[in-house]
Amino acid sequence: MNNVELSKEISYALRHAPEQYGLKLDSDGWADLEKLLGSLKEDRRFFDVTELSIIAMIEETDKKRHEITDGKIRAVYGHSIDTKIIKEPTQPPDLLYHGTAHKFKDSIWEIGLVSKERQYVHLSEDIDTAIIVGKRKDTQPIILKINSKQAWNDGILFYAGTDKIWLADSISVKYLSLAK
Ligand code: HQG
Repeated sequence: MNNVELSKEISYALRHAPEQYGLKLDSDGWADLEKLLGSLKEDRRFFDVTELSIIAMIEETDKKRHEITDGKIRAVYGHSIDTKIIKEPTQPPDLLYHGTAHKFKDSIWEIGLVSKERQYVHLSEDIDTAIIVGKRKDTQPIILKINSKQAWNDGILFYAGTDKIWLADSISVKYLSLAK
């Protein structure tokens, strides 16, 4: 089974369209794993998918996009569904980064970082991760530095995603500077 295809399909189901897969997410984003397996098996690309193949996919994929526990599975970040997934506020590292396309620069300097279609703004723990994220949108992305220490001290909430990705509701311009 192709890990990239499986990962993308599961991300789509758990981040954007659970109802298409007969799933209902709880407030932390968890869905019933058996139900997801049942829906995936209807697609001939995934006819032989099992819990073990999903666990292997998560382990073998560079980013830790999904988690499994006690018969449940969730996407760790990236959601766009209407009902907001509840995240626990967590103190971030002093600096975070955000890689994005040049064409968004003016708007970002005007209103700060906003979450657009997703539920949260996604921030990177290091510059290299931000470059990879930004390159999805621009061959020469701009990399923004977020003064997350100051923002946290001012009461802005951050939420842990993976070891590389942090989330926030929005980040105002005063915490942003150009990293690169
Ligand atoms: C931009 C992938 C104009 C923002 C990645 C970004 C990430 C603004 C875009 C995760 C803006 C939203 C999320 C403003 C923000 N004006 N543009 N005021 N504020 N933007 O895809 O962070 O591989 O929703 O810069 O690696 O690019 O799918 O967010 O370019 O971790 O697991 O609005 O998705 O992970 O785009 O990526 P996205 P993102 P996966």
